[in-house]
Amino acid sequence: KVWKDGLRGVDKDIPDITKSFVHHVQTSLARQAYNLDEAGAYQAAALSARDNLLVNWNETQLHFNAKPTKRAYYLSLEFLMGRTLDNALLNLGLKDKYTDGINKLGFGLEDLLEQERDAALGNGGLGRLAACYLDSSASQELPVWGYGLRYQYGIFQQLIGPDGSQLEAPDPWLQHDNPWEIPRADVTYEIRFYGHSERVDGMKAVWSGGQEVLAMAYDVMIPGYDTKNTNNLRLWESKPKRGFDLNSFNAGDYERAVESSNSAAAITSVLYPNDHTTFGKELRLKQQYFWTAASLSDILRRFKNLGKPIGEFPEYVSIQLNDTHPTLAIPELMRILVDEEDLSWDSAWDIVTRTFFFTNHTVLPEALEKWPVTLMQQLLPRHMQIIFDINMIFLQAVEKKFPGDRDKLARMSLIEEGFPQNVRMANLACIGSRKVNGVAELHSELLKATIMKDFVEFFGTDKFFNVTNGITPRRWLDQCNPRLSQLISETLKLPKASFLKDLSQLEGLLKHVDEPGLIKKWAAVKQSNKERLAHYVETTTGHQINTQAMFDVQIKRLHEYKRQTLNILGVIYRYLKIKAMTPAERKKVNPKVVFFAGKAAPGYYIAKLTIRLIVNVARIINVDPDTKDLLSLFFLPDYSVSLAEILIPASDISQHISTAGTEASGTSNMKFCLNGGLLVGTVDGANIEIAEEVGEQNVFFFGHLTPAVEDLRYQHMYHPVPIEQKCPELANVINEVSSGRFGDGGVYEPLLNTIRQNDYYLLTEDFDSYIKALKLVDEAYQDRTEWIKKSIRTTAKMGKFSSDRAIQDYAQECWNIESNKLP
Ligand code: 26R
Repeated sequence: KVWKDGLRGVDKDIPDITKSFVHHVQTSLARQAYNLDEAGAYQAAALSARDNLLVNWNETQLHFNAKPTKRAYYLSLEFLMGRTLDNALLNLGLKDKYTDGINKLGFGLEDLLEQERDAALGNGGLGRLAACYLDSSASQELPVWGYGLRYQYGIFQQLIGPDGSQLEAPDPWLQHDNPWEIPRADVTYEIRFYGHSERVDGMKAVWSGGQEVLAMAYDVMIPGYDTKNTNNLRLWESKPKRGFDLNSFNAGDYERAVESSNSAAAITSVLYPNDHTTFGKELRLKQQYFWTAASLSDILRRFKNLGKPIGEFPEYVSIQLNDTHPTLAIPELMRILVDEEDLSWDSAWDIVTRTFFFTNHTVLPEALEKWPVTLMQQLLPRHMQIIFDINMIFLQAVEKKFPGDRDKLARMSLIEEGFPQNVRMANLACIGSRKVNGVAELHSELLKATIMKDFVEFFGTDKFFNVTNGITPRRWLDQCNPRLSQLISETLKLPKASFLKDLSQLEGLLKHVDEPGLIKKWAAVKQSNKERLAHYVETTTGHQINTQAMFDVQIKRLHEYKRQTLNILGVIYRYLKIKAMTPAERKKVNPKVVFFAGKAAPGYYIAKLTIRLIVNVARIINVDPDTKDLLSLFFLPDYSVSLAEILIPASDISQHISTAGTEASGTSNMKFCLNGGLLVGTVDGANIEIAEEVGEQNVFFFGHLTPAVEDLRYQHMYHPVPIEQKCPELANVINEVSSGRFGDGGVYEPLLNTIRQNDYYLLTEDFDSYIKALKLVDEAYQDRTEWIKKSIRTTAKMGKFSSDRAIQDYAQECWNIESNKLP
C-alpha cells in the first residue's frame, strides 16, 4: 500500500520511518518502487537517517552559539571515517526501528549497509584515531570540530596482480551521491599562493600577487552516541576563484584559460598514500597551507562573532595539531595577527603559543616532515619570512640559556643546514605550541629522550606529556560485534548504553569469568564471528576455511618496522615443520589460519615485496595436501575500516610485533582486545599498557626491549655475525625462500637482503623468541576453557582504552573545554 500510494495514501498506521523512506525514494531520488535496487534503497535509508541528524546538528550549533563557549578544533589531514549509516543509526538509537521499517519494505537493513562505500580519507592509525576522537567528542557533548580536506580520491584501492604483487587503482568515492555531507557554497575563503612579501615596518609585511584559489566548505555531521549533540567535521574543497582566466579566454586561448582552474582543483584531488616517509612534493605543501589557512580564517570568523577582543582568542579557541601536517597554522596565525590585525610581534606570539597543542605520532626519522626552504620561499614567501623571524628570536633565547653551545643551536634551529636547507616542522610545531604529547607512555618518554630532548632541556618537562590513544567502543564493540555487546549487556544486567558510555564498567565481567554459562556463550559469539569472516572469504575469494582452527590476524599498513616479514617467515617455518612431521605427530598440531591485510605505500618497494611473498606462500601452502588442514594463509586485499570490522571480532590471536620502540602506540591492538582477542606482541607502544591492564599472563610478549635496540643495531653495523650463526632456524627459512620454493626465484632477494645485511629491524634478534611465543600460544589454545577465560578477562580490562578517556585527557590537559548537553 505504501509503495503504491506513496505519501498521498498514507494512513496513521504507517511508521514514520517507512514514510520518510518512501518520501526520499520518490522525491529525492525521483525513483519508483518497482525499479528500486539495493543501491537506491541504501540512498533512501541514508537520506532518511540524515534528516534526523540535520535537525540535531542545527540545534547543536544554535545551542553552542547561544552564549560564548570555548571550542576546540582538531586539525587533521586525514579522517578515516569508514561507513556512516550503521553508526548513525546506532548513535541515534534508531537501529531497531530502521531494521523493522526497512524489512517491511522488502529489504534487509544489513544488505543496505553493505551498499555504502567507506569514506577512506586516511592512511592508517593517525586518520582512524581522528575519526574515533570525533565520535568521542560528540558523545561527550564537547564543542569540538574537525577540520580536514575533502579529497576527490581517498586511499587507493588495492588489487593483487597475477604474480601476487600489489596493484593500485583510484578510489573515486564521490562518484555516487554522498548523503553525509552538506555543501556550503556560502562558506568560502580566498587562499593565496606564491607572489611576494614586502616588509612595511618592523616585523610587519604585505603579501600580494601570486595566485588565489577558493576554499569551499563541506560539512559532515558527527552524531554523538545516546545524545542529541551532533558535531561537525568541516572539509575543504579547492576551486578556481573565477571559472577560468578571462584574458586568455577572450584571446581564444582556451587551453590556457582552463589551466589555472585545473591547477586550483588539483589541490584537493587526492590523498597522499604515504605514511612514515616524506617526499617533499609541492602539491602536498599546497594542500597543507590551503587547509590550514581556510580553517584558521573560519575559526577566526567564528571567534569574531563573539565580539571579544583579539587578545582573548586563546580563551575561546584551542587548536590540536594532529602531527606536524598542520604546522603552517602557526606562521599563518602569526601572519594574520601581525599583518592584518596589527598586533605587535610579541602579543601575536603570546596568542599563538597559548592556542596550539601538538601531538606527535611517530619517532621514525623518515617520517619527520621537512620542507626545502627554496620551495617554501616560492610558494609562501611571507610564511618563510615569519619562520626565519621566529627562528632568530628563538635561537637568541636558546643562546642566552645555553651560551656557546653551537651544536645545540644547530639541532634546535627551525632550519636544517645543508643542500638544500630545510624547514623542520616538528621543531616549529614544538616551539609554537603550548604543549606537546606522544600517544602512549613509552612513546611519550622516547619523544622526550630523542627528538625533543633539547626542547625538554629548554622548556622544562611540564610542556611534554602523554595521552595514550583510545578507540570508540561504539564502532569497535557495539557496531562490529553486536552479539558480544548483547552478551555483555545480559551478563552485567546493564543496558548497552551504560558500558558503551563508561567502558570501565566492563570490569564487572570479572565476577562472571568462571561461570560455565558465560564461557559457553562467549565461545559461541567468537565462533559465529569466525563464521562470518569465513563466509566473507568464501564469497570474495572462493576459499573454504576451517572455522575450528585458531584465527591469527595481522592487519595494518605494510612497513618494515611493523615486521610483517617476521610473521610470514614464521608461517613458513611452521609449514616446513609440519611438512617434516609423521602423520602421528601431525595429529597433535593445533590447526591455524593466518590472515594478513594491509596496504603498502605505492613507492615502497620492500613493503610491496613482502605482500608478494605472503600471497605466493599462500598459493603453495593452501593446496599442499600434507599441511592444508593444519595451516592456511590468506592475504585479504584492500584492507579498510569495514574489513577491519569483520576481521577483528573473529580473531583468536593478533600480532603487534614491531621492533621495540618503533610503534608509537598502535590502536588495533586495543580493538582486538576489546573484542576478546589475545595479543602476541613486542614490548612496544600501547601493548605495554594493555598488558599492565589485563595482566602479563594474558599477553604473549617476546623480543628485545627498547633500550637494547640501539646497541644491537650498533653490533650489526660494526660486528656483523652471519645469519647462519646468529639464527640458524631463520637462515634455513630464508634459504628456502631464496631457493625458489615459493616461486619467483630471485625476486625476493632485496627483501631477504635487508635481513641478511644490517637487519635494521632486528628480525634475526627476535626470531627465536617469536617462535617460542607462538608455541606458548598454541599450548594455551589447547585448553579452550582457560583460553576463553583469558579472553573474557582481556575484554573486561579494556576500559582505559576508550577514546572517551583519551578525549577527556585532551579536554582537561589542553583544551580547557566543558561538556555542554543539548537540552
Ligand atoms: C609526512 C608523512 C609522510 C606522514 C604521513 C603520515 C607522516 C606521518 C603520518 C602518520 C603516521 C606516522 C601515523 O599514522 N602514525 C601512527 O599513529 C597512530 C595513532 O597515534 C599510532 O597508533 C601508530 O602507532 C602510529 O604509527
